[in-house]
Amino acid sequence: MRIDVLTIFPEMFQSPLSCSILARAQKKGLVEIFLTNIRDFATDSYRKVDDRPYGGGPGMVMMPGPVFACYEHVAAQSPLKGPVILLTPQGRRFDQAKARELSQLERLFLICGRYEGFDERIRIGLNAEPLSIGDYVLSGGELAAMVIIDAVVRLIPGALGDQDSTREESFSNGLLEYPQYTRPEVFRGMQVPPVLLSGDHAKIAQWRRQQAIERTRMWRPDLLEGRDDIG
Ligand code: 6GU
Repeated sequence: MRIDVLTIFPEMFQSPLSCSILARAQKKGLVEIFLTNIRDFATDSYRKVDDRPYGGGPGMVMMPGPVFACYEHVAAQSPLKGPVILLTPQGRRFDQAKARELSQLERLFLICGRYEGFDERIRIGLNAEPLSIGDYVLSGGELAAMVIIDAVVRLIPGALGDQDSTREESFSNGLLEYPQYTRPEVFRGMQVPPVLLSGDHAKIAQWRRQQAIERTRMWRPDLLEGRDDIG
């Protein structure tokens, strides 16, 4: 898979992309990630990429010219084809199902916005899909792009080592995960639940399921709405 990130802050990506699973997936050749600076495609001597909104209002808007020029330059670097995603809070919410869908692609373009948003002709002209990572406002799309890259790349077959497993249960069964414990058996007076030390695998599975349901009810009751398999 090839991921192209278009951003005015490519340096923000350096350390997340050079650690852990993302670093290993690149070393193994499972994904190539290219960072391109939109500002290099500005046409004036100030390297301007944003301007005031027509109709008035606060803030600045990403100009279409530099974004189109950057996209066209990057797209031509490889014959691989893929969808264009705009990182903006004005979009559908990214989730695990979307991560699975994106992980099947041969190529993906992520365009990071700053300021008040993108000139609408960027979405229309590039047939781009706006995606948000949640209902809060970030200063720009870069952190959201990193979240999406992480969630997508770890789903590419071979990206996870044996030690990592696919900790996807929380969202593949639609429940939060059960609590986990490791050594020691007693830590600062807090005991590991005895059932986990019992060796009775059926009882452990039953306890974990019940814990998962309880926690979901406590912290994410929205995940249980409309489910008739949970009492
Ligand atoms: Cl994709 N961008 C920005 N600026 N803020 C966000 C977001 C994206 N997703 C949630 N908040």
